[in-house]
Amino acid sequence: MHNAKVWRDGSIVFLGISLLILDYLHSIQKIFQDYASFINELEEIRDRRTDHRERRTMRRINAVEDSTNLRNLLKLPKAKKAWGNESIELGRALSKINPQRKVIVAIIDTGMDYDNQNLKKFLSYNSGEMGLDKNGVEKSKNGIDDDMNGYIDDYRGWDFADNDPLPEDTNSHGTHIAGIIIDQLDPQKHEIEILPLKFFKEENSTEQSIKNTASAIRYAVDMGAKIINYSAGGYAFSYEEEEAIKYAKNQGVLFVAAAGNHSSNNDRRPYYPAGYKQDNILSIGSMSKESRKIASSNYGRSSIDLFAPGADILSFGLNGKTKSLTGTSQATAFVSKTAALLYSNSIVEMDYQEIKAQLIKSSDKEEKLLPYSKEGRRLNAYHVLQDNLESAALGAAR
Ligand SMILES: [Ca+2]
Ligand SMILES: [Ca+2]
Ligand SMILES: [Ca+2]
Repeated sequence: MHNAKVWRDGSIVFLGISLLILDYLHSIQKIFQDYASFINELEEIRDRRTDHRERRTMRRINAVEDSTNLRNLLKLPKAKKAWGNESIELGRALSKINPQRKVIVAIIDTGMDYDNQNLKKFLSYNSGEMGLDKNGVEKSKNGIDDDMNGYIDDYRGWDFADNDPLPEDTNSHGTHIAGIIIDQLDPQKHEIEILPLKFFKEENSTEQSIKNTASAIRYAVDMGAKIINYSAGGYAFSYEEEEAIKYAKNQGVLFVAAAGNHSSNNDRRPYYPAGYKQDNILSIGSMSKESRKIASSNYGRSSIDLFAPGADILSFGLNGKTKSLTGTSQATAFVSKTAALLYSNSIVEMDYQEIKAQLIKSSDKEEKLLPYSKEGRRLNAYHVLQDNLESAALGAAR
């Protein structure tokens, strides 16, 4: 009896202390959240007051390298390295699908490493510049615009930064993005092709990079791409760029764009091209393994559509090496990949509106992301594909 009372009283005291500790932890969490939003406010005030025109308008690619993280990753077991794929349940998604049609994903970036054997297998070739011309010369090398699309010998992408037929990558950013998009896919089984279009090189002006972007978007649409991945951006508005995205919209093409890595609120200060008011744009923020917005990711209650994995993402660097990159660039690639799988596997062919709606509504609700995006959703490829297949089955049963 006596013992039971001691135990009971002990439990009550323990429960009381636990609740106090929990309360205390909640207040600490609140202080940190307030502090984070306070810092954001300060940064915005600073940006408004100081002359940051250069920083605001520069067109940048959206990833940073972290060599210490790469060292840490090498020590981790293999399962931990692929946390992005796990987070979106890619394996489960791939086990369910049965491709119905081919899909071309245009990657408008720094180019691509053409010597990478894995990436090569997924390249999208232009049949209009392949085979022999009437003189028996290979169309891909004859110096003639055989398909009369305005580009000479463009048989596997185009380099808008140098205006030549080979979008080689000397930066590694575009190669990293391409690697995320094809990771775990089988070129025989999955009907996904990638079209590398180079818009960026360090030496070009921002104005030139934006012009190249607009040309690359139009090119991607004309070559039949259904999804465009754009892991870059800046604060300069361009009418020409927006018109190109509108052109894509009118052809039913989805434009997946990075929200930017300035820890900034895109509702207050729009970031382009993610921020143009065209409804074929999906604006992507980046999250950590714990489904938290990573510090550098831009955010916005009315400007971010989805969050996806974007911290310490391992993919290809140059010369077949792997490297870890962090940013909204990487998150964008996961969304483009899922959009492509959805389009290619849907029983009924989908337009950009349907793809976008399905990506958002079938992704997971995540309370931690609610303050930073429209609905607080984080990408889940399995749920996106599964919901689509189920609704097709329901449709067939009716
Ligand atoms: Ca051509
Ligand atoms: Ca040719
Ligand atoms: Ca080139």
